[in-house]
Amino acid sequence: VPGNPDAPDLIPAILRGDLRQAAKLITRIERGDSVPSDLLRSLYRAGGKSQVIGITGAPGSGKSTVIDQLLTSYRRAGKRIAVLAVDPSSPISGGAILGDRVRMQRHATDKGVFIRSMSSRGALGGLAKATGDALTVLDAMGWDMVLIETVGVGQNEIDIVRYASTVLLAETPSSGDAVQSVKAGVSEIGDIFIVNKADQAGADRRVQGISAMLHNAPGKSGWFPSVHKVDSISGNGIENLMSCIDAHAKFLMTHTQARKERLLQSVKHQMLWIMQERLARRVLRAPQPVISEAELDALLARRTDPYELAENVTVGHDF
Ligand SMILES: Nc1nc2c(ncn2[C@@H]2O[C@H](COP(=O)(O)OP(=O)(O)OP(=O)(O)O)[C@@H](O)[C@H]2O)c(=O)[nH]1
Ligand SMILES: [Mg+2]
Repeated sequence: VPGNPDAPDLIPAILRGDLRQAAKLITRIERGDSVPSDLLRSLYRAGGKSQVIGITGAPGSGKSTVIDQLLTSYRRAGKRIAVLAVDPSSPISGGAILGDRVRMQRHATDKGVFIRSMSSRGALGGLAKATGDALTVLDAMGWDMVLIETVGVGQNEIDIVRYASTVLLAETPSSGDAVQSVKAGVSEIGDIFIVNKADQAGADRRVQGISAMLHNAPGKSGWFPSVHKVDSISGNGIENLMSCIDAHAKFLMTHTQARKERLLQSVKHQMLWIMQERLARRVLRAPQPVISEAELDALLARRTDPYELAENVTVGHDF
């Protein structure tokens, strides 16, 4: 796959782990500037070595605080880690994610840590597509681990976490009823469950509740999700959580079929997001107008309709 003729040095720079070039490229991705797909293709094929861990859960469930603890412990073990914090800027999180990330920012001066947030402004294919592209860049840089934080609100945000090979679901003692409605969809993608804020009352009951739910759900391809109590302020429970993350990585290494099944689920979503972006570009930004003058006249006179016009685009063009 050829590289980008405009910036022939970019690929080797990213593969070397050049932070400045990577940050610039991720900003282009985030802004929705056109990033040549040849470039992303080359980077993707050079990647696959980072252990990608996703963490999702309700706003305020303590995802960033858990990540902060994981950063401390994994750094102690000598791992080099990138964090991708996906900020949907939803009215629900109210942009609080930026303020709350202050704690994790204490790692930002550490050369072995790279923390990057992603928001949806601009990206034509949406945040999910942009997150996948950013992950492609980080993975190609050769970090030992990449952690992705996404708020578990909305189907797209939940599906984003499928990019990860191990998915952590953060719950809290009080989150029981609040997430009931989405639980079916969310719990299906969780490999490891965390009851965070275990210092608060009701943690054991919450663990029992989740265990009961998991017991009733069929195990997926041989892996049985477990539930871990964590107090991510003090760090209690983090070591256990890390052992379980490790066990899941080992499970995937030895179970090719399970690995392929989850890759299939994730790549289906990623392909959809890539196609959505291409379609959006074609309809909104193509140099050639997507409908002709004659079609526009016909629309004005109601001799055609947006349904037919859309059909002409999706069926009639090679995009
Ligand atoms: N008591 C207690 N508080 C916690 C714990 N973990 C996180 N918190 C607090 O919960 C609040 C939210 O924590 P965050 O880590 O920002 O939560 P988040 O899930 O990243 O939040 P969003 O990114 O906004 O969705 C903060 O005030 C944390 O200090 C815990 O284990 N125990
Ligand atoms: Mg957060």
